[in-house]
Amino acid sequence: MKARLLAGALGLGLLAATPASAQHQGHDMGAMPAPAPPAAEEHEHHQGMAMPPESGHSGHGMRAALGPYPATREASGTAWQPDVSPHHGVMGEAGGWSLMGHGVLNLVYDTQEGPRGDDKAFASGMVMGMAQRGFGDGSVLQFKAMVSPDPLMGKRGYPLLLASGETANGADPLIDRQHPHDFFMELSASFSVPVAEGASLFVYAGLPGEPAFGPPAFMHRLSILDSPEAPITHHWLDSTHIVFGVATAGLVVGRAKIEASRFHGREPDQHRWDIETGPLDSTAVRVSFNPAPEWALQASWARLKSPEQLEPERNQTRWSASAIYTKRLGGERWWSTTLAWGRRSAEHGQLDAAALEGALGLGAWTLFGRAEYAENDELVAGSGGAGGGGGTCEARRRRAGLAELRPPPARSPLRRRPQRRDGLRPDEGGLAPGGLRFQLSL
Ligand SMILES: [Cu+2]
Repeated sequence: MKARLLAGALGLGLLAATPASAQHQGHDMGAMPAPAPPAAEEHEHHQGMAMPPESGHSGHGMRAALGPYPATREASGTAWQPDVSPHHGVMGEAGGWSLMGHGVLNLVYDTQEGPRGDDKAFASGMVMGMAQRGFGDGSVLQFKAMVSPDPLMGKRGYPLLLASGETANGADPLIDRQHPHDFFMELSASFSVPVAEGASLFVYAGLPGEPAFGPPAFMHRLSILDSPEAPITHHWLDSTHIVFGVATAGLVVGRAKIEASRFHGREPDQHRWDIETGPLDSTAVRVSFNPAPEWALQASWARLKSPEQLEPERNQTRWSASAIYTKRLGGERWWSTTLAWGRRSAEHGQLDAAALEGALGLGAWTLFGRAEYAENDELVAGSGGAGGGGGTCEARRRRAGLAELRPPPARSPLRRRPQRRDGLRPDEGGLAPGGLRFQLSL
């Protein structure tokens, strides 16, 4: 059985940034021209990890942790994004270590229509710290820690129609909801050693951490990170960004990277404040290629042992492929698009999902939209498969003032073509979920 359901979502948000961080972001995001290899390394570091203007620039920027390329290429875990991606954060130096801190706090009001929908106000975001030390031979040691306020929202997470995955109580699956992330999202270490001109070997380990699978996690993906909600395709593409135990080894040669991970395949359980442990029983392999500063491509495969707590007898194979294109448009403006495909297959069949995300950064505003398709057998109890698609559009004011949004036109295809072939009625899908977001960012 398959059902198809379209949901449009819209939200608006308002960012109240401090003058310093606003200034910093302006500097960070637009002041420097895009790096074009073979640009000087120092220049690229400067762009990627710009310092607040008032603090002066010491010339000791963060380096890339995994190899000899611009630090801006590094996204979540060991994943790559386009070299021209803007990075945020504040930098410092202490005792030979380069330090970076970054925090985002979102206060979100989320409403999703229909009998399957719900309302909720919650906080999400992250606080991240990085400490890095470079050695004379070019090797780099890096520690990274990331925590999330998500557990404060409660075990049932927030309403997100057509989403599913993980559990709130250890007995029932979360359906039409997005689970909260664990408090510890990443505690990791990496070490890279140059092995030839433009080439390096690296190891990465995390408890928790992110194995070599999928595109960068959505909260680090420029094309969607301004969204107040997780993508519906999260459990196809990037939900492995938090696994409790991962070890990765990889080789970087110029613009290409190949890496393999062993990790604990079980998804985090409903206890969101703790650190879980278990055997490294699952495997992931990823090939990444950044053919130009604007592009990041990856293809990956993973075999997960017993990922789901509620169906421990089921193993899963996942595939993903994605392309990210980011373009600096001058000033503080940028454009970023991600096209991603993911497949989950288990003993009884396979489920495909795809996502297309686009965001336009306009300095004070970000406009974004996304369209997703996911075949999901968890939405209707007892069904063999259901498909869902979603779309959002949003205008977000990043500094201050009133936010404004425009819902999808009443006659747009998103709102006019709800369909179903089983279980889900169109009115159950909620055709106009909405959200309101306030963000603080450093
Ligand atoms: Cu997640």
